[in-house]
Amino acid sequence: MLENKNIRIIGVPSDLGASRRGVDMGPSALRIANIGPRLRQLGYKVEDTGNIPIPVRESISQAQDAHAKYLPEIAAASKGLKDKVYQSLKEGHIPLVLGGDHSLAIGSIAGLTKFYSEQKEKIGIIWMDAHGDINTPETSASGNIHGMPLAHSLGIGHKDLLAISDKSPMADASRTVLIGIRDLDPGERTTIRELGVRAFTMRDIDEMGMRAVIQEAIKVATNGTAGFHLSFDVDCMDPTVAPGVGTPVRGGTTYREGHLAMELLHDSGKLLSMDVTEVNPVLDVSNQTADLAVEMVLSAFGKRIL
Ligand SMILES: [Mn+2]
Repeated sequence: MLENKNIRIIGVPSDLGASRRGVDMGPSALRIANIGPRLRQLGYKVEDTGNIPIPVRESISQAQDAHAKYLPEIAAASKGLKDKVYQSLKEGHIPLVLGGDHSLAIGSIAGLTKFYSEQKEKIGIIWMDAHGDINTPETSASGNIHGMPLAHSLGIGHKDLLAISDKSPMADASRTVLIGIRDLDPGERTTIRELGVRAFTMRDIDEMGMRAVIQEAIKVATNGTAGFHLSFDVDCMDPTVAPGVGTPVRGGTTYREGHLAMELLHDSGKLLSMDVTEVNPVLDVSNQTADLAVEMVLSAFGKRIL
């Protein structure tokens, strides 16, 4: 159970970290799916602070670094988000960040790290995703920064993105968990092993069941920490239930596995902040993916069947 009943919503309407367009509309889609009012029905006080300003892709004229596209713009947005997340925690509100592509997690986790390192506490990270998001500009084939935020949270990557956080790594790899992965680049496999990130693939979920996976994940991410950040990429869900995501990969978590994961994470009482990323209305059908994402958020914040 979460004791804190104050949530602050922060939107990050960016698709600069991705090559497929449309996730910049994610925050609108989540609001249209009534994320704020539905959290209020659960008994939370919800403040929506609107969106972080993000430049429109077409307005950016300078040549891009092929290994880290839109890096200056993403770094600037990440700094803005870090400050908002930090401020939110300072004022006693749980930050709920709506994306936008997953590069936003750099700023989100940097803000959380700043707050908790001031309290002399560590944080854990639970990262639910079809992908590893643990590329660096050196290992990435696309140069899309949405494939790199976990690497930067764990202290490897481009110096300008690492510099966003006062503390690097932002969290220990030994207190970080990946869940739902099924599409990794060769360099990411090496990095996951070298850093020692606990990774639960879809095969692990099939074999162990979601309950055992989440119980283990909570153990890892709460060991010696104040709690964990949940970075939820909606593409961790199967495309049959979540077609409207930036990078769909078949073989993902089912509707009920998703809910169970969120229900168990809530029951831990250790959720410190949350990102909801990669909802892509362009690829969605009647906003069903945004609606699903809101359902998952509600379970993470304690909605129960009975
Ligand atoms: Mn992701």
